[in-house]
Amino acid sequence: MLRFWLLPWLLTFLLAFTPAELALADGAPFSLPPLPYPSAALEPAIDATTLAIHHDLHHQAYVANLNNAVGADPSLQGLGLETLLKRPSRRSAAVRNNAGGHWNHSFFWESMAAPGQGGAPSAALLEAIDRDFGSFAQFQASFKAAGLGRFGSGWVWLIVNPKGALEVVSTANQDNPLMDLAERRGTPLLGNDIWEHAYYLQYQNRRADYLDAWWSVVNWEVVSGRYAERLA
Ligand code: MN3
Repeated sequence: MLRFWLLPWLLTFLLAFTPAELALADGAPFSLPPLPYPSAALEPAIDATTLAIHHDLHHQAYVANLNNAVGADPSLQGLGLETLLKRPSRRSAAVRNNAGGHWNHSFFWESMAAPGQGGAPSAALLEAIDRDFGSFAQFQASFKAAGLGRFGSGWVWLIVNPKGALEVVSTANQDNPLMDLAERRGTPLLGNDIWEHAYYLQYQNRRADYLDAWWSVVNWEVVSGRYAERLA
């Protein structure tokens, strides 16, 4: 006969052997991560109102819609965010768009810092940029061109491709280079949101000015850390 005092032991035992992907803490409900700085911190490149609306309303909506989509499909319960977004070819549009939206924005906030607070690219990253783009200026020009070339809404990324080389790529909507459907796949080091909601209040149709100003708030310490992690 099973004694009640055995139950906590049994539960502990079962939880210890639950695969990480199924652990509840990793899956829904997902929550909005707080901005890592006050909403005025990125001025003048990004104004406080735009940043607050972008984070508190747009990102929050992706989180809420992702939780709804996962809640409506028992086969998705407990799956982590990266698992949900990696194979949009096997998921609904709601999961693709909102898992992508949640991941991309979480990554975006972490990729920025107040002007003067983002440090500089590491020697290893600078060397790879010179190797694969010719110079830092050419990398920036290529990133800007990809941002301007994206028709409609999307993102521009610096990635490490499967061969270990750096590449600038752009994705539509809330897709990203981790997804199986991405034209160019790889590990994102840096991403910029080029949806109009990211810049329209301040820049209106001047996406080029937004792309130029944005360099002043890139957190190169974080970007360099991601590159080091990718090489490790
Ligand atoms: Mn956005």
